[in-house]
Amino acid sequence: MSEIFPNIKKVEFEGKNSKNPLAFKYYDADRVIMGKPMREHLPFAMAWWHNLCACGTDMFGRDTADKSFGAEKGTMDHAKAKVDAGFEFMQKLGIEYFCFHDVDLVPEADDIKETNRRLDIITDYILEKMKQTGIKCLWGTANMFSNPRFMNGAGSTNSADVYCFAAAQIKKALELTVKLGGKGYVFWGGREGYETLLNTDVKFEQENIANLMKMAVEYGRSIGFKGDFYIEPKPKEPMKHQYDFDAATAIGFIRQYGLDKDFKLNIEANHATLAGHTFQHDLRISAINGMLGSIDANQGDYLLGWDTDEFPSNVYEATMCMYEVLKAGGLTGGFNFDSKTRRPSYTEEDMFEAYILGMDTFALGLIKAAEIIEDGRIDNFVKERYASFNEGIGKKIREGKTNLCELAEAAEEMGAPQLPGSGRQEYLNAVLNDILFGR
Ligand code: XLS
Ligand code: CA
Ligand code: CA
Repeated sequence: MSEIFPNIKKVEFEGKNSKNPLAFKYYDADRVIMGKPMREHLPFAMAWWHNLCACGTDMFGRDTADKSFGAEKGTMDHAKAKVDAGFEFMQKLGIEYFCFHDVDLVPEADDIKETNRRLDIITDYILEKMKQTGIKCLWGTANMFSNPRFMNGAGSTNSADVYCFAAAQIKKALELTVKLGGKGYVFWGGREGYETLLNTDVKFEQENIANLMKMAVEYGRSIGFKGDFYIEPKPKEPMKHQYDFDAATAIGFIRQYGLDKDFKLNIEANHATLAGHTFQHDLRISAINGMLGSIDANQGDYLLGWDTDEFPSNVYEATMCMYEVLKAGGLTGGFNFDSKTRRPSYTEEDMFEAYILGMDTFALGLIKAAEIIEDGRIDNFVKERYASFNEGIGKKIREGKTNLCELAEAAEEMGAPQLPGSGRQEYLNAVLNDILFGR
């Protein structure tokens, strides 16, 4: 079979002095960091939708990139061409996983039975490619937000018919995820939210979403899905109020409806920042609740208030992300590049350079995060900061062996307490700068 990207050779690691735009400068798959090769720390995944389907369209203009890959768009030939392009792309970059929505794979028909038939054909073809290349599926999902029927959400819709349709898509997407051996299944609540309370019963909608998720778990387990279900929090866009606002909100929902044995979170950098948090914050909240599952690695733009899905280039944020991931002992999922090239970056080279940038950014983040941990100054500072809880009354507080009366007596005895030690944020930022840029 002829190549779809004949001008691009296999992308190799050339080291930080390389000026070759089509080479890795930091991502060296076999380099061992803290006892594990980079490829194991960073199970990268290609997003079918943005990489193979998104052509640079925005609200003001049509496609700039040609992703027909030599076939007529909207046909099954095009669906196959996307598989060929995707696998060649992943092989050339050494990416070991992919993620997909159902309708990324085939053109959606009016009749769901026909769509499902197309999905069966294309996933047979994908499976063949997976066997030939060793590439695996990180996660699958159903797109329950693009079709006009989902204008009021899927699980949160006001229409029982649309709810059935959502259930049918989830059922099929789960079957495909199992067929392709996916490690996870994602619920991004595309339009699970609302625009105005004047027409919305929030409790009713949230209960319906939870029931849909319960049915998904029941069915998934019955057909042999052993992986994690994920919720991907997002605070807004497309709906004004999205129910899975951030990690803390999604965790509350998961626990409230007893879904915690089956669900973890898929944290996306740009969604965390839209929620007014840092990426690191949502990762920490997930990790301390045992729910850090997978990561959608992209970045937003601090000057824009929407989901720009840019390829990550911010080494500082990638470092703080990898610091959380290392401390949490790794991910059960992986790092999906839910990113797209900018509208004026429309060539094949741009597609490759975008992934090289993202993979190098995370590789550099991993290297630097390991240096922070090995350096120890930050961790030691945090430990020391809470030292007053290691003995005496502090120890009793931590062990739950005291009460308000005893604490009040202790306060009276001491008169006025000392000020807590300085937070030394400026010193800690300087340590970070030293590790990031001083070596
Ligand atoms: C959109 C989401 C979407 C999910 C999968 O903002 O990030 O791409 O990852 O439905
Ligand atoms: Ca996104
Ligand atoms: Ca995402």
